[in-house]
Amino acid sequence: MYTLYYAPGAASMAVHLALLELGVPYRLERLDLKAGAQHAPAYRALNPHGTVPTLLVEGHPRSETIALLILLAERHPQSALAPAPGTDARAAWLQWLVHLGNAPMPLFRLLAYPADLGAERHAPETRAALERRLEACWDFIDAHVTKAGPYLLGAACTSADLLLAMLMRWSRHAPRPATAWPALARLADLVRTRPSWRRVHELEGLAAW
Ligand SMILES: N[C@@H](CCC(=O)N[C@@H](CS)C(=O)NCC(=O)O)C(=O)O
Repeated sequence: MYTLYYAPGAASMAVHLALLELGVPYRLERLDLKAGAQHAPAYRALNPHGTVPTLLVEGHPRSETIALLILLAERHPQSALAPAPGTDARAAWLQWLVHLGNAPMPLFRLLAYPADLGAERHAPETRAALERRLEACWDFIDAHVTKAGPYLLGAACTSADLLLAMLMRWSRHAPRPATAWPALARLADLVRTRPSWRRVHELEGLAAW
C-alpha cells in the first residue's frame, strides 16, 4: 500500500498519474501548501525539504518526483510505464526523466518561488530570462518529439510523458504555453485522453488543463 502526500496539480501529480496507471491501491493525503502544511513538524519528519510529493512505500517516506517515478517502475516491472531494464528504450526513458527533472522542472520552481532567489517577486528581466530558458526547453523537446514521436519514446506512452504533460500544464499561463509547440500539443492531447488524466483531475479537484 502506498500513501501519496500531494497538493492539487503540484509535482505530486506525476506520481499520482503513475499510481493510477499502475492500478495499485494507494491512499491520498492532501497538503494545503498555501496554509503552510508542508512546514508542519510531522510532515518535515517525512520530507525535510517540506515539498510534495512524498510517497510512503511500505511505511518508508520517499521523495523526489523523478526518483519516485523510477522507484514505481522498479516495483511494478510488468507495467507499460517504463521499458524493460537493460534495453535501449530504458536508457532513453531514464535520460528523459532526468532531463525533465533537471531542465524545465527547476525553472518552474524558480518562476513560482521568487523567495528561492531571495526576492519577494521577480524583477521583470528575471522572469523574462526564466521564461526564455523554458521556451528553449520546449524547443528542444518539441524537435525531438517531431522526429521520434508521438511520445518521447516513440509509440509507447511512459511515465516520462505523464511528467512532461504535467510540466506542460504548468506552462498554461505562460506568455508562450508549451502547447504552442505542435508536437508537444499533440503529445499533450494524447495524454489528456487517458483515463488516468481525467481521474487525477477529479481526485485532485483540478480544472480542465
Ligand atoms: N525536487 C522536488 C521538488 C518538489 C517541489 O518543489 N514541490 C513544490 C510543489 S510543485 C512544493 O512542494 N512546494 C512547497 C514549498 O516549497 O513550500 C521534487 O522533484 O519532488
